Amino acid sequence: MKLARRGFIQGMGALGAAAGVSLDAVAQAVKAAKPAIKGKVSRTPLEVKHIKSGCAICPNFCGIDATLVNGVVRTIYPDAARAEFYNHGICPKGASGMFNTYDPYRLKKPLKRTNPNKGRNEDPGWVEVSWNEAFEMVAARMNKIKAEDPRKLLWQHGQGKYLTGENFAVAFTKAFGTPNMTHRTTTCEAARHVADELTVAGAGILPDLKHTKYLLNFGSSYFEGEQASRWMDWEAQQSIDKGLKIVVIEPRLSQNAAKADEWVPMRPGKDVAMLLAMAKLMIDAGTIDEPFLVEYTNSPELVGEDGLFIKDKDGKTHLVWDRLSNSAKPYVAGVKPALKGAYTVDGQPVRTAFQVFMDSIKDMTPAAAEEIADVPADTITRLAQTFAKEARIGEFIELEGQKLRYRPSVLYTFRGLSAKEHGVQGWRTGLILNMLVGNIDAVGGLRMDAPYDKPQYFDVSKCEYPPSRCDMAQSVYFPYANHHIAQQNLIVMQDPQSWGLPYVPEMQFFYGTNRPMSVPNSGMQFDGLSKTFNVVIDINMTELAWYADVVMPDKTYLESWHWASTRSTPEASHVAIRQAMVNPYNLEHDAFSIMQELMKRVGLADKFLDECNKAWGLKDVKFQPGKSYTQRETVEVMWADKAKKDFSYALEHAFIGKKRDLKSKYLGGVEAKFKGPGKPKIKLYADQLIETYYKAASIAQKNKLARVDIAKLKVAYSPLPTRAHAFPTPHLEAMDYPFYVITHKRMYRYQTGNTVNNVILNKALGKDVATNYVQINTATAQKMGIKNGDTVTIETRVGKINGEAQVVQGVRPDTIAVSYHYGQWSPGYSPDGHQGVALNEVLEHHPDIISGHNSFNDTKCKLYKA
Ligand SMILES: Nc1nc2c(c(=O)[nH]1)N[C@H]1C(S)=C(S)[C@@H](COP(=O)(O)OP(=O)(O)OC[C@H]3O[C@@H](n4cnc5c(=O)[nH]c(N)nc54)[C@H](O)[C@@H]3O)O[C@H]1N2
Ligand SMILES: Nc1nc2c(c(=O)[nH]1)N[C@H]1C(S)=C(S)[C@@H](COP(=O)(O)OP(=O)(O)OC[C@H]3O[C@@H](n4cnc5c(=O)[nH]c(N)nc54)[C@H](O)[C@@H]3O)O[C@H]1N2
Ligand code: SF4
Ligand SMILES: [Mo]
Repeated sequence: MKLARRGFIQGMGALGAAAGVSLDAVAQAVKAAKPAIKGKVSRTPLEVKHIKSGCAICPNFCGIDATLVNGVVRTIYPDAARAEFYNHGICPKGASGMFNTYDPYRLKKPLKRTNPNKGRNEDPGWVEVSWNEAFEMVAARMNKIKAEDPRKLLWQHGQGKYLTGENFAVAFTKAFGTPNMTHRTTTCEAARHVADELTVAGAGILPDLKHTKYLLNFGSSYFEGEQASRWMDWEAQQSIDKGLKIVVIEPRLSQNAAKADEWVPMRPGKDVAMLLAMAKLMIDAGTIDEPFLVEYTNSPELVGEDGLFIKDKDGKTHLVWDRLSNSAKPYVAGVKPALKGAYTVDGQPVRTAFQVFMDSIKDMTPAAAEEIADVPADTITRLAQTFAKEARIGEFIELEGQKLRYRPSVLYTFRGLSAKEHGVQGWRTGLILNMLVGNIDAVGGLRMDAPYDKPQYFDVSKCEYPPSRCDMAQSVYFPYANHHIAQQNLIVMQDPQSWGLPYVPEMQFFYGTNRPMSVPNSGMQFDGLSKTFNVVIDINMTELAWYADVVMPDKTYLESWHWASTRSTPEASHVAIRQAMVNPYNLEHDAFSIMQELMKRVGLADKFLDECNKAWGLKDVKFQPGKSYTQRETVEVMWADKAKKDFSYALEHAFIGKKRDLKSKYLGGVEAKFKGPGKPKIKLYADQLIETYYKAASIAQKNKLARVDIAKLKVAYSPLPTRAHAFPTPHLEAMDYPFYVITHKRMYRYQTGNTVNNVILNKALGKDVATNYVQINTATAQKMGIKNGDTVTIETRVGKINGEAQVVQGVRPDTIAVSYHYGQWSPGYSPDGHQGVALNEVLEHHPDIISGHNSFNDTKCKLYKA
């Protein structure tokens, strides 16, 4: 690779240039950050300060307690006061988080590109510019677009959502008049959210771990990854001490699997087959919670032969089969719905939704599932039996004098079931298993955060065409992409007309994301970046920034003020702030001040503040027109409105926790929203999917949309999960590629380049942390003559990459596991960042056409010695 190192280094600031070895570089950075101590060492007492704040390196959002000595952050410990509400500890990334701030490789000055050609091997010809010049360049583009068509401007973010608070980005794009604001969720866990939304019209799940006795964990990696891990790891341990048994079902011996009672190494992507077999076993054995299915779910509703629910005379109300009158009736008081059965209504054959489900899985025996998922039929049977037995179907428990449903058995996942081409159907299958034992919002079961919060998710999708958004969210192409589609913008960008987009995007903002590197088939993403004027706001010279026209350095979470995200749990909810404690490089701006400044320069300052009020839902204390806000002042406004406590409390504690009472924990959710006659129902049968299939197919046919594959649409939009959902595209097509390849998080790294410059993580902890490996099963390696340390090639239908072999027992013989977080190529990272391999360069891209979610664990590959 040809790189004009010198010119580039100038743009990075002097410290980067001097940095041969990162440890030296950090020492220099710290020195530069402190006034030099001249002459004799002074004996004046050290100034020690403790500041409470929130970690924002990952979306666990732990409470932290930092110690500053003479203005330098020396230690970061967990905030002990938060243990009661959320995190008992913090992780190595958080404890060494100051090294992300004192990182000498950071961006320190705005940069502009002087070479118009964009590419991995193109030298951007960076030139440092003043903030004023950077703002002028960017505002000039924005003013042009504003006059022509504001939709041509796109804003995209990743972790940035949590760094500044997404609502500021919502306000920025709303005020400007563009629909194009895109978060990263479809590279993350969107499929899981959409599955929740289709099922309970609200998203957010956690196991009620305090009371759970049996946990089937399908790929929630809460010792290494997860988003509620600093609560889950502690809470699970407490429950293990009280008898909780954990079974981890995933292809790799994750740290969770290593600590579990049992590891079931299932073949990648085949979860649905195993889960459907378990469902069949439980139904056949009668170990299901029939009253729950009848009273809370749409299982008894009657389905016609077209797969749609039959309706009452009003054309809306669904019907059930009333066992008392032996006739089809709406489920109102006095009606006793049949759960199963086939009936005739107005001469038409109908079945209950539950009967349709039973019929659809009649061939999914444990033996059939064994063949697909490679889990012994006996194991599948035993897990189904234990899951049902431990659920104590029919039992109640008395807590604080309240009699509550008790189902201490739960099936949970994070990306294990969702980071797939059929991710929505994957987690829908998990939800159905939980419904079968009736554990939803029961003590020890699966807690829903806000069921029926957004009833619109029960509706048929609008299937928009022509699309209004460049990412195609909620369009005919991805009807239920309710969370934007992160990877799609850069694909559409390459040929917008072919998608029917009525405008051509011209400018993109990227904030706190390294989008192309975090998405499968990275190369395809980079191609989209050459078409637009790109502004990147980051703390590092990422690969994405390498394709920018203007780069703006941001402040880190230790340098800026924010109203902070938190992770609520089944036990508690919270509000929190983050506070600036240092500014070693004297940076001027952060995301909010950049947005505010740009809005001023395009004449939208007041509109922006007005949209901020709306986006944040401010009621009593609001942003005032005509005023300019510092970051700290924005936090003061929000604190005053939302926390209703003096700001001195925020400065001292940074946090207010609120424990949930029993009623809000168990009785405010599905119990209040769905139970009994006349209420909406949890959708075991997602009828809105099949209605959407008919609608999308007809729009596609009418408009001759070559990009809609109607046969695939039909498979994806099934109202019930089926065997087909265990066969993502590469499993059907890449027949000559014998291995499955999967990816996962590691404790010591965060996402792509975020932590690769942190010397503690990369130098102090040794080689195992400093790089990643191509993990191969011992038996496979032996057969192929591969030894530890050999360079091996992974070849997929996308391309080839080389990595270092690590021969292990903790992965299936037919599966190759490669972690995320390594193999950065941007010259802007420290040499440490370039170690290891970036799997996304060769993963196939097959988004879930329900949610837009990316497939990360579906690719097949060849493997050989390089
Ligand atoms: N192979 C594989 N790919 C994956 C995954 C996987 O497990 N395996 N995981 C997926 C998941 S779950 C997700 S969420 C996505 C993540 O995808 P992204 O959100 O794109 O994650 P990053 O690439 O780390 O981008 C975050 C960026 O924020 C920058 N940053 C950090 N702090 C600050 C700050 O204070 N201000 C600003 N402006 N920038 C900051 C970092 O330097 C980094 O460039 O990746 C997905 N991709
Ligand atoms: N240390 C660290 N922590 C993080 C992050 C990070 O980058 N680093 N990122 C944060 C973010 S944004 C997210 S979204 C979460 C993600 O948190 P998790 O979803 O908990 O973590 P992942 O490692 O992405 O995937 C979970 C597990 O799925 C398994 N898996 C792969 N294929 C299959 C399969 O076919 N079936 C099953 N059942 N399992 C499979 C993998 O082996 C992995 O252990 O982590 C968060 N926490
Ligand atoms: S788990 Fe995430 S939020 Fe918590 S300390 Fe670690 S990096 Fe920070
Ligand atoms: Mo994520």
